[in-house]
Amino acid sequence: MRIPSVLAVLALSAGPLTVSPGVSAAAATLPAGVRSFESVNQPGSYVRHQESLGRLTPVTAGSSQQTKLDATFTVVNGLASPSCYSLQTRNGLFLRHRDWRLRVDANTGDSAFRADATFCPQDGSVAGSLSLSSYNYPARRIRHRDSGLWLDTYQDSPNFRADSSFRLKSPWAPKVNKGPVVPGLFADPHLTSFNGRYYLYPTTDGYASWSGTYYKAFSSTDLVNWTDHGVILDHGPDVSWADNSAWAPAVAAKNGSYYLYFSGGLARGDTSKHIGVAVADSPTGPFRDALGRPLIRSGQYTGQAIDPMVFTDDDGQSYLYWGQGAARVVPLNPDMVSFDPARVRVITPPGYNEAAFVLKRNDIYYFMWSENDTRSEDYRVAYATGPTPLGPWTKRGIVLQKRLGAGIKGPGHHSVVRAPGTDTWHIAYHRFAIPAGNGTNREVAIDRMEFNADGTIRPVVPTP
Ligand code: FUB
Repeated sequence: MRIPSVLAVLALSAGPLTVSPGVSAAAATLPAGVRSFESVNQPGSYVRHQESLGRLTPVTAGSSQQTKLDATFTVVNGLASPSCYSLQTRNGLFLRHRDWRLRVDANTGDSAFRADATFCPQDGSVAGSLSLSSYNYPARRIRHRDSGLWLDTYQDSPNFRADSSFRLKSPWAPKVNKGPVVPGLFADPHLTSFNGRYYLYPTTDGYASWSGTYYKAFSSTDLVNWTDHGVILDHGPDVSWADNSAWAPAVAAKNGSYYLYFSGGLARGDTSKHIGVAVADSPTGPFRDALGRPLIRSGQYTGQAIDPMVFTDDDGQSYLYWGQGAARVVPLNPDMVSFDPARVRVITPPGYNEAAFVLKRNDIYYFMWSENDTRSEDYRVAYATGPTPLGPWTKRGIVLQKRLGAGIKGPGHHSVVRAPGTDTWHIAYHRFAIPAGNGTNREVAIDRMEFNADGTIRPVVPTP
C-alpha cells in the first residue's frame, strides 16, 4: 500500500458554474458531513450508486426518493487514513474501487477494503471543484466515463480533468437522524469537559478485530457542532510498546496537564493488551507516551488490561478504574502516572464485562459499566451506587439498552458529562452504526441522562 503525497486542500464554494478546464481551484478542505457531488462538465448529473455500481446520472427535484438517497453521501474520516476521506452511502455502505470500477460495499474492516474505500482531495478543474485520487493508487482518480464511475490513471488533459472534477452540493437526501454526533465510525466515546468546552475522545472504528492505531479528539460548545482536532496519539510513531488495538481513550486534567489513558497491543507476537498513559499541555494534544512502557501490563492482574477511566473526586484525589472480565480501582499518585499496587481493589459487580465509568452527584457515587459483548445487540449499560469512589457498590439496574424499533443495537461503552454549572447530564455511547453497522463498525451517539428524585437513574431512551 502506498501513502499518497501531500494533499492539495481545496476551498469549495457555492456559486455559478463556470467550466474552465485547466484552472486550479483555490485552497480549501473537504468538509465532513452529508453531501451530493455534481459533475463539473455535466451539470445536473450527480455521483450516485445504482445496483451497487458507481454511476453519474441526472438528478432533479422530481427524481424519486431512492435516486436522491443514492446520490447522497456522508464524507467521513478515511477508513485507511485520517488524512483522507471515505464516502458512506445513506444505506451505510462505502464507495470503493474494485477492478477500477467504483462500487458500494459493506466495510469488511480489512486493510485492502479500507484502502480501496479511501480517497484524497485534489484540485479540481475549476474553482470550487475537487477531484478524488485513490489512497492506494494515488496516480488514479475517480472519473466519469460512459455514465459509469471509474478509477482511471490521471491524464493532464482538459477532458480528463473535467471528467474527474465534482462540486460539493447540498445533499439531495438530507440527514434525518440526530446521530451519529461525529460522522463516521467511532466507538468507546469518552465525553468530558475542560474549561467550559466539551471534548470527545473515541476509539477509531471500522477495523477488523478492532485493530485501529490512532485516536482523534473532537470539541464542541453545544454537543451538536463538533470541531475535528485530528490525530492526538498514533500508536505507530508515538508508542514504542503498542502498534494496534488503540482502544477506549479517557482523558483527565491535573495541574495544567492532560493525561490520556489508553489500551494498546502489538500486532505481531504478543497479542495481549496493556494500558498506557500519555501526557499533553492541551486537551487536543499532541500527547506523548508518559512512561515509555505500559502503566498496567497484560497479566499483571486477572482480566484483560483495557478500558481505563479516571474519576477525580472533589478533594482532588484521582482514581483509575479499568478491566474487561474484572473491574479494578486504585488511587492514582499525584503524578497521575503511577500508583501503589498494594491499594488495587477488585470491584467487579454482577453482570460486569467492561467499560467502567464513575461519576458523583449529590454525594452519591455512581459506578457504571457495560454488560455482554460489544458484538452483541444486547450490549448495554448498567450501574450501581455507593458511598465512596471505592464502593461498596449496590447494583441498581440497566440504564441503556437496545431499541430495535428505532434500529438501535448494542448501545454501550459510555461516558457521562454534566453540562458545566448545571444539573443537566448527557450520556455518550456507541452502538452498531445505523443502518449497516456491527460490533466493529460502530458510531457515537449522545442522549440526555436524567435522575429521579431518589437519585436513581432513569432508563435512557436512545434516539437514532
Ligand atoms: O473498541 C474496542 C473494545 O470494544 C473496547 O475496549 C471495549 O470496551 C469494546 O467496546
